Amino acid sequence: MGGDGQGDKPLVRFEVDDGIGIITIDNPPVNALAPGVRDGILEAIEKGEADPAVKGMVLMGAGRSFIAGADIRAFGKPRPAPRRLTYEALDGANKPVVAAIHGYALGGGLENALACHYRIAVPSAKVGLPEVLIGILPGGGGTQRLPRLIGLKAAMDMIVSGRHVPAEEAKELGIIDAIVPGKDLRQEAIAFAKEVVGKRPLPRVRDMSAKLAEAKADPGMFEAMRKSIARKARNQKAPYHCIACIEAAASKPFEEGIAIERRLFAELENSDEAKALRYAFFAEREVAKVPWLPKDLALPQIKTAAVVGAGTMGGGIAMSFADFGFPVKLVDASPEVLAKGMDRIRNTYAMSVKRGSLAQAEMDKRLALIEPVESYEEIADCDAVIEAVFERMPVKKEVFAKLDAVMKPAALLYSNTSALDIDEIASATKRPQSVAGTHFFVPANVMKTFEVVEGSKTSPVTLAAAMKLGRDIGKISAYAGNCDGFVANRSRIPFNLEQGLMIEEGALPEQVDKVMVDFGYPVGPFTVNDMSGLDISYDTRKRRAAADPTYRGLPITDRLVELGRLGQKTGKGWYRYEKGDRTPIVDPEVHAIIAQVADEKGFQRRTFSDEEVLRRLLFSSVNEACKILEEGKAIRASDIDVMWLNGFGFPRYRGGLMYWADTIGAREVYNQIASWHQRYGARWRPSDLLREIAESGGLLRQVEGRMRR
Ligand code: 3H9
Repeated sequence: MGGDGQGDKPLVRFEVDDGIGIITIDNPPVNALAPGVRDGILEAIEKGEADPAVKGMVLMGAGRSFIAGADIRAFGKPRPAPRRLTYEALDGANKPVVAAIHGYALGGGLENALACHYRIAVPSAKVGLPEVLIGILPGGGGTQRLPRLIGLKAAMDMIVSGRHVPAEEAKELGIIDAIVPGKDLRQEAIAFAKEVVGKRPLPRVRDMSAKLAEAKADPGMFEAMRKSIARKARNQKAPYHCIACIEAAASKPFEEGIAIERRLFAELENSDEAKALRYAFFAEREVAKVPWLPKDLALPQIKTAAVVGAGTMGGGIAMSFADFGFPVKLVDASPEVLAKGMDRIRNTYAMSVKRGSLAQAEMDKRLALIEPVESYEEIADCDAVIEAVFERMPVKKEVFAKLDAVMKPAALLYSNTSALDIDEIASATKRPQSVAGTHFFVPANVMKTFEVVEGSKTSPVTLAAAMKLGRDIGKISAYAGNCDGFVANRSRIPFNLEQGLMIEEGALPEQVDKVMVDFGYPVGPFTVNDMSGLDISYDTRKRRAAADPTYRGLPITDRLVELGRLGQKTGKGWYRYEKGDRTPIVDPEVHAIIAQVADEKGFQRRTFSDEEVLRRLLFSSVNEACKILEEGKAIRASDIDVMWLNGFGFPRYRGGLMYWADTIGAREVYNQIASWHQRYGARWRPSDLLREIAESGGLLRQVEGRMRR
């Protein structure tokens, strides 16, 4: 039914069981609503309606989910118009239809469930309307049915955030009528359907109106919502269109609301933001794939992990494990550091409890999973260990030599380094095949990007296990080849350098920050520097300068550090801060310091246009990203985009660094870089690969790394 799935397998099956028609969608992996699926559902409903032996129907999904929504790959392309909408057929049916949900009911999946007369779910199910996250809005009646079912405010929260709602909460909200054990969902759904077959009138969400009265009691709710999202949703249309649809649900008849929803959906489908967000969605799935790793590689199970070093980084990594239910040992030779580390972890969890984002019981459970230990012998049996000590080669090598001596032979040895040579670290062991880099971003328990660095001797199992480990602790694993800074930081370093140099040449921190915030970053780069502390990069610069006589330092930044302006922690950095307040205040003292250093060094100062600021920062990184791909250190340009979206706050609705560069065009990017090469010298040498793409008229985001294997 409904065209062919794989081979002869139908996408939708219809069977009658005990007087109940069972409609099963079977379109792996997630039962997306491809046209054949929609046709199959329609045919099945019509069959069930016509068969007098059928008293009621159940809509369910085969495999791991109910329905994850419309087929996102089909957006932006012409689609055949359905002869009839499934939503209309479902809620127009004269026999009760029960949606039986397991796994995910998302987007069009939940919308079909809302068009059913009843909804039941297993405890682990999740429901949601996440369309806004791909730049569109629920276009299958979701903006009109959900508010009628659960109220305007609750619907607005779900639709504008796009969040996944667990079954228990969905039941409380009124989305789900009953939670069933899920031991045999089909039989449980049949039992439920048999209980309701005689009930009339059939409950149709479209006809409900009681909850819409909320708008009379609080007519300002829509404006308040617009205000509350203004910062996060700037430059985007979809969240506002979602609100407009719900506002229409409050004041217009159902059909009129549906027409508005359809019109606003059509406006969004091909918008720049929707295209960029769709790209980001698929890029985040593609990044998991390392093409040369065999698919059937047997991976060791990581049941216990250890983290070496109880500093901020080590503590954050230990929390990342505990947050996903892994027992983890935190080892540090110093009892004081260990105690301080555990205090920091406890305080971080306690803060989440105070904010209401974590239950006390959950905090206790997570804390109990983290075991502080003082000797390496106590971690010897762990399946994987992540070293997170000071970022200095001799220190790292000492730790790896110790790990080599104590860890069981099958243990995986990972180093959380952001720049150091994995091969040199591995050389401290007699098992370099078991060593790889796992680069967490700061704060490790929050940030999603997880770079997995392959050394020249890293075995496929060690690499694949690290990629999987990242996913198991909720991260987005991304492959990186071994080079200074790996992929993420290496592609970001030129941005940081240009940021510092433009200040020497005449731009001001507040101008640069404003340009980047207007572009879509949550905060500007100078504010970020103040948050993380200017002394961190000061140390790195000193180290690099000592190693390389041609290294271009940043005298203005250095001067701020030398004057004790370390950022928020000292109340002064690139900005000034009032006590207890993190709002950056423009500081004339900083202007004076900039002018003084510029004078001393003989820098010529001029004004910058906002566009020049943006391009100087981002083009420098695009050029470096191309060099990374050229050297085969990243698998795909889109992997770099994923790292920028999840590691550096790049605005998601702009797709990522390389996707954004394509919106300007490789040729223009290349020409600009070539002219800056003439003007500023070697650091702007254009990448050969960038030149090739510019000349061929290709897209940067489609570039594949030139892997040397
Ligand atoms: C919508 O419904 C519009 C409607 O309002 C009305 C329209 C008129 N389409 O993420 P995973 C693929 S908009 C196509 O790794 P997980 C995915 O690319 C839609 N493909 O699994 C991957 O492919 P591959 C609203 C999809 O278990 C594979 O499935 N719905 C879709 O970590 C496995 O995915 C959404 O936005 C799709 N809809 O997470 C939900 N979904 O193996 C989008 C997945 O080739 N989906 N694929 O790389 C998700 O959020 C997650 O996939 C989900 C599972 C949570 C379901």
